[in-house]
Amino acid sequence: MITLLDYGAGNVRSVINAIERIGETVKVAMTPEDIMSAEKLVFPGVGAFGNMMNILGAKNFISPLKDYLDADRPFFGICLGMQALFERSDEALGTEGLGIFKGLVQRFTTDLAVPHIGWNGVRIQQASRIFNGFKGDEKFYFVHSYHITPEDDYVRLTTTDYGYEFVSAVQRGNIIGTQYHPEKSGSAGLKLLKNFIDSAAASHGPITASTTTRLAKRIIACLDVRANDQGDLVVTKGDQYDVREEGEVRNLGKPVELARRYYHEGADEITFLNITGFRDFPLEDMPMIEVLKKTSRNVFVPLTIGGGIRDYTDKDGRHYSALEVADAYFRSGADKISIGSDAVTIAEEYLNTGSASGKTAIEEISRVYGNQAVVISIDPRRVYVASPDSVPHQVVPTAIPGPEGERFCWYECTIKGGREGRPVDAVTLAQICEKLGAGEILLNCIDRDGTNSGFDLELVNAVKNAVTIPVIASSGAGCTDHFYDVFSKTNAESALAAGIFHRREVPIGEVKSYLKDKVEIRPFVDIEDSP
Ligand code: 1PR
Repeated sequence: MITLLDYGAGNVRSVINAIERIGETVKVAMTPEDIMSAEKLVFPGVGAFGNMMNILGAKNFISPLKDYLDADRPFFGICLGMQALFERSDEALGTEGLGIFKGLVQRFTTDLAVPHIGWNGVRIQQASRIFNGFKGDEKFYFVHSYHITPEDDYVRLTTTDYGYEFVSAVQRGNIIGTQYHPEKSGSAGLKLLKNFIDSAAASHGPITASTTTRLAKRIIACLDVRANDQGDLVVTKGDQYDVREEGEVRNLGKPVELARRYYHEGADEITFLNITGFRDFPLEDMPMIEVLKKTSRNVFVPLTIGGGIRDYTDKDGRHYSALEVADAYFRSGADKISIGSDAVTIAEEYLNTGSASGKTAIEEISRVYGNQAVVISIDPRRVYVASPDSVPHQVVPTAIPGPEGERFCWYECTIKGGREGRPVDAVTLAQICEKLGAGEILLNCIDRDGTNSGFDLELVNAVKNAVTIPVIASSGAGCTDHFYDVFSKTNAESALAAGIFHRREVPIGEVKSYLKDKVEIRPFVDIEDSP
């Protein structure tokens, strides 16, 4: 029996699913006594340090937790659950940590994109049972902007490189903590958890102090989801956002099944976009909540969900905040949420007022769940112009001339699934959303969507060069070369595709085999269900 400490973190459901997947039962600690009576304690955390410590305090969990840890009883802290073991964090100055380990939690000081999101390796510093059966070249999933700096070297379990070497896991006796998320690191992650639970095992894991670790480029499978005319929830796919063929909504399969197929095919992340979310309300009949719950039971890579995340008042006058919608998605197994139309509205308000209200969906959700959990989905289309100063927008020179031979264009943002253009350009939108707390940009392109003609590299470069957060290139993938192009001609951290995967034209495994030895990729491993 595993006792799980739930302070309201976003990833609790994923951790429960992972522990149940390896055959263990989970009990959620509801009282201080539950902590003291735990056989093994798992503490998943994601979000913001200050918020976490305040909730632990409010639940009177701090002193039983300290007693439990001082007694060196089996403990596994994940991400913030590990950071809590330290004394203080830059993320919440003035808030005390548990102080079980000496040292601080600091924000990355690298020129690379922060947050550090994706699959990176580990350098194993001490023999530990949690690495029994590992080769040492496995990658694990990271999603964080802060990392620990332990004072004592002997507690270092693994280190990882991201601009510089940082400590990515600690162990002292029975107390273990990882910055990376075993519940979202595929079969390698499930094996790590299984090894923790198998506490009788001797420690004979490898020590790999010399290897260099690299963050992999991510291959993301995207499922555009909506109800078809018969009311069934289907995965559909637009051609430049038009999802109808002979009047019918294209039906490319069932969301839960397709997501599972992409997990087994080696997708690094899976994204669900509820493409009619702008008109129907996610918490009304909750179709996507069910999709998430079912998917997260069998898929152990990060799940992003988007569509309809905004403040909303239903027909009975009941008001819902965007944060409430995000809560429901996180508690159902999502790791990140994606905001589309509402981000454009927020940016327009920001441009009109010149200041942040502090109450926008981006600010509220990133405050509680951390900026790494907030993705902005941008739906732009090219507008050609004769000269850079002919419009009040950020204009990009282009090698692809316009209808009149124009050599410049700007990228007009749209809302409501490309149905309505707004006077904001994609570069400006990305910059404003980063300022308001977004952690990643999902950069679609209506012109390229479903065309198999390749990613719009000029758009990707324009946005990537304007922000410091990771960018996902999306729309237009038609062959393996298009992925090599976007990773060799831009600094995008990820590339997303839909149509070619749904239609089995280019399987994810083929993309990965083609990119292997060309760019850093998480190797495609044909994973069985059990670790
Ligand atoms: O505006 O917050 O409710 O969110 C709605 C979400 O749904 C947004 O993220 C928006 O991008 C998405 N969306 C809305 N309408 C459509 C549509 O297709 N009619 N799909 C749509 C967006 C774009 C990509 C697609 C890539 C790759 N789809 O996600 O998967 O273009 O496709 P490809 O590889 O086949 O070229 P809100």
